[in-house]
Amino acid sequence: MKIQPQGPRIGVKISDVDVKALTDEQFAKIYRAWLDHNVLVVTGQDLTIPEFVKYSERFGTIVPHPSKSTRHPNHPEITLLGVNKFRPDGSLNMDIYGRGAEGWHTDGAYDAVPFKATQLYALAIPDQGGDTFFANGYAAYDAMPQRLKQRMEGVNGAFGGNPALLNPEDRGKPPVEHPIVRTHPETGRKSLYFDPRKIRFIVGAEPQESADLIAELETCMIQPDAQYRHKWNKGDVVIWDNRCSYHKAAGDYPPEQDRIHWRVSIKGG
Ligand SMILES: O=C(O)CCC(=O)C(=O)O
Ligand SMILES: [Fe+2]
Repeated sequence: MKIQPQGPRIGVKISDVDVKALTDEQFAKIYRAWLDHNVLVVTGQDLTIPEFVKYSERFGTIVPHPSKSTRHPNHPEITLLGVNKFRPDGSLNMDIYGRGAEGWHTDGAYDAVPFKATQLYALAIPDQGGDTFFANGYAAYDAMPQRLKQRMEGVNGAFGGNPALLNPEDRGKPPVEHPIVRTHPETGRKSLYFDPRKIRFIVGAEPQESADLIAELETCMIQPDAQYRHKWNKGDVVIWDNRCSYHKAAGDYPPEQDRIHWRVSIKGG
């Protein structure tokens, strides 16, 4: 098993291993590398859905994604990315083609218990474009001016959902609160927990101050020296830690080509 850090502050790649046949000791190394680098890539895998689910469950509990229309018909715990992107009339469904490409985000901030992790397995990759970008939330916290760190300590943000892919009956949930300065339960490090499209307001701040704080936090979010860009190959398994990282899809590949992933949302555990 080879472990190669990808950037100075985010991303690690594991190769020469089969995730179907990991010893506890090997998995402990993989899990540690993931905690240390926020985003972990395992290359060259050949998995069935049950095998992908079994490996994913070593990281925590898999929960079905609230977007029911993009669940795998026989495996609700699997979300399909890039499937059914053309409507019956031949037009491109941007909610599917551009999923995750709206901007930097963290998955599940609209939930009272956000997803700990998200994991993707690449089944089909276009011959150009379609990368995924990642950025480090610890670096974002480090980059906050001292005054802002002090202002946000112990303060919650209110977060809501983006209903594009939800069924009508699942829309309109009230916002939930999360600490903006988040101490990671496993590493003990502080990160900036933030999502510019899901944050509604800063709890306890007047509307103008809330808007100003949100704008300032957004400027801290992405640090150029703490990013990783993943160029996909078929068979890659990539997991990111939603507690201390942000990501976005490039969303720039030729729509007539396939870009298909199985995706699981992981909580607790
Ligand atoms: O397709 C991608 O590159 C990432 C999409 C995304 O944001 C997600 O699956 O949460
Ligand atoms: Fe996402």
